[in-house]
Amino acid sequence: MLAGGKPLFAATALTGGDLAIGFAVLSNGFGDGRFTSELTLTNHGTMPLPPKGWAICFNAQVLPKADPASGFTLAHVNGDMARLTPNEAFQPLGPGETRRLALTAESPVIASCDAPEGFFLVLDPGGTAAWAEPIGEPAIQPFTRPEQLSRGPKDTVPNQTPALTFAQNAGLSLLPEATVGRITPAPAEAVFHPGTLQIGHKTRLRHPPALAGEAQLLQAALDKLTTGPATAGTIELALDPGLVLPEGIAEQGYVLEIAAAGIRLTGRTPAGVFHGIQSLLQLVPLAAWATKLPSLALPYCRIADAPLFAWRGQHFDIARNFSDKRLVLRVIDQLAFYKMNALHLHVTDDEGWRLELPSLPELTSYGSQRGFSPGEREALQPALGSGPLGGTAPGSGALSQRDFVEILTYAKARHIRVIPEIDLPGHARAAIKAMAVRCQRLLAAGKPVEEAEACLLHDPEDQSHYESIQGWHDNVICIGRDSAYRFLELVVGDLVQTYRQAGLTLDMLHIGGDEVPEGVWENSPACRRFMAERGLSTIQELQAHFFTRLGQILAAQGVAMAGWEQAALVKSGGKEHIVPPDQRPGFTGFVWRNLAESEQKDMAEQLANAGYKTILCNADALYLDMAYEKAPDEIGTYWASFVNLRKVFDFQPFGRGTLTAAGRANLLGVQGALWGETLRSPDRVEYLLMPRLIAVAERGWTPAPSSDAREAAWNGFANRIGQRELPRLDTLGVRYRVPVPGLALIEGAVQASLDTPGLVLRYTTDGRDPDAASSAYAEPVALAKGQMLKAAAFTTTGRRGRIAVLTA
Ligand code: TNX
Repeated sequence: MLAGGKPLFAATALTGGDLAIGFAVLSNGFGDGRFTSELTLTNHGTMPLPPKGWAICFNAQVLPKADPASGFTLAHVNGDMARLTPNEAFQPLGPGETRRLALTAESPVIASCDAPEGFFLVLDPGGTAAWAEPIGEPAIQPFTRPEQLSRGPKDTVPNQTPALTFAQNAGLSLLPEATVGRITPAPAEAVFHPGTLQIGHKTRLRHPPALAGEAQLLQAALDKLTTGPATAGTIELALDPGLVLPEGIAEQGYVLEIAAAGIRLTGRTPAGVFHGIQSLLQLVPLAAWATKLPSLALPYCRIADAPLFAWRGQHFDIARNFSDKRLVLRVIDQLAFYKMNALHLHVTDDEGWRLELPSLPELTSYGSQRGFSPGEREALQPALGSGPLGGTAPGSGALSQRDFVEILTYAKARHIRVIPEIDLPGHARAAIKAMAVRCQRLLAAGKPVEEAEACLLHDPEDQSHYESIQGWHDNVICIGRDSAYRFLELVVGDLVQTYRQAGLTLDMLHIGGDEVPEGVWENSPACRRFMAERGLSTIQELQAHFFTRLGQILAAQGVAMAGWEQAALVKSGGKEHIVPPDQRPGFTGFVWRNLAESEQKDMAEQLANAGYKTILCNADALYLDMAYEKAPDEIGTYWASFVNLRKVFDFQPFGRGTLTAAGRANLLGVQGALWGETLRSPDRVEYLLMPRLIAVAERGWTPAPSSDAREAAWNGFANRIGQRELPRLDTLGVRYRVPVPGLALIEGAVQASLDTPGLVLRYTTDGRDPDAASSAYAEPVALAKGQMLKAAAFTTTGRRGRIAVLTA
């Protein structure tokens, strides 16, 4: 039974609601060098917590340990799940009592986002009638002391303080509105002339048949921005294969001319025209986005523009936590508006399979569901704080085939290609479990074993021991079974069909290939037999066989293989080596590991120089699941870096100078990545994406400024974001991250700043939190010794960002 449905007889009157959990970090490696924290368990019920018959489960990115002498046994279940059970030393916990439990861990916790989450009570845990009830989220003690806020004595990254933010913003100033760039990403050439052209939504729009789709989208946009009548001039969309454009990817460029006679927008291709339409819409007065205007005054201008890179992508993990169709379409809108053209949808992982495929219904009927169910009979175990209850997002959910076709069609109209990622052979637990359920169903229906096991993804006799980075010990497909390849054929076949339904061709599949743990396959009889039959002598050869065969399955359907860089690497002698590109024909590498001081610090350059088509997904600059700042209230992770807006803006696509000319030609482009571990709500998705996504778009379209022009370029970009893009996003209800003010006390007066000048900053000096009625900051505020100033940024819709505090 899936959690929630209580059995008729209750083993005890204890309920999840009777319990409350608290969590506090004590020290991250200071003093004795240990990482220590504390859980508190409070019994708010009317009866004592008994010495046995229950357990408490939760998820944690940093898995803790407890001393059994504490009265609790704390065990790692699998993945990010831990289970706390009372042991012989447990003393019953009476009503109203609180018990403290000391924890240790192997790594630090410096933000609320890392705290254990998704607590639930399991009653009769070993029994067949086990059931679970949510307890909920812990009350997290604030992180205030240095040993809570830092990752240890060697952590050199300063904590974000108002003073640090102020220093970081030193080069920024509010630019006069007229000098703020109107088009983002910044165009190659833009010349404005005095005067404006008035257009309305009935202004005549002319276009050749090949641009019907683009014209329709432009018309729909104009309908939303103006009520106005037809005007004298016309808007003309045109194709011209010989169009002369500035340096860049000409096939995606455009020329937009606005003059008294009307608008002429020309591209070499429909994609180019579509990009020009986005520029045109950005020239519409900002006020029209909030309320329709009678007519739109567009500045006379000539914009000639082409992107730096052909590929400007965004990866979106909807597997760890499920994001639904509505949200995916919203993200596509943003990609389109900033002229990005690839959406890499990560639809499968250990914690869920999120895309319905007709040939293998269990992938979603089972594999998209998380919840408490003894033996995981009916759902995958709770993960990432999803709790025991099944059936609801973000733990459970999937895109139906229809949803996916709608996404593909919507993206196609906006010149965005969707690259699905089926993560293989690691990160595949949801598929493995789902295929085991399928096998059971077929056996129960009386099918012969061979048929039932036709798509089985694990070796039931496997004795190998491994643990993935995310703590799973059963998340890698057994690639020594023919059934694994049968499974892949069905998946690829279904994907090909789905794309066809959308009038598209699946031309690239991202097969993951990342993070296959050491030790896998080593003690699998199936792998041993499979290797002997094929003369494969090492695990590396087995893995190479897998990628080659997968490549063949894809090639047979006309699909090119793409993957994380690990799929183009082979380990030998404890090192990774690049597989010669002729062994991975047509492979495109998505490179994420670029961490300084590691052997992979220039992996993208190495791969591109070796002859692979390469897409830059640098973890320390383009991973948008990283927290913006080192601050305990920021959501997101930080294993690669903290990534603020400037960090993305400053990204240097051409690396540290090791690219050869051929390597440079192999760099297809840049891509942001949004991994899903912390995406527990649509708000979080938009918070992490926006506004950093716009900086990814800028780096993909506009050549990075030279070092002497960088400060001015950053100020220009920051003003475009603060004065134009964020107010526009407000009109669309996009819940972007509102910046936190920088504050500094200079000669007795407080100065305040934002990383995106233009938003309203309000403050108080009476200790109250700033609100819409608080004074707007315009000039330094004198502060007496001991007096406190609180400041926060407000969006145009009155949404408040985090509060910064300074005491004189
Ligand atoms: C690494 S980058 C992963 C993902 C995680 C991500 C979190 C890569 C190919 N694998 O599985 O979600 O880090 O930032």
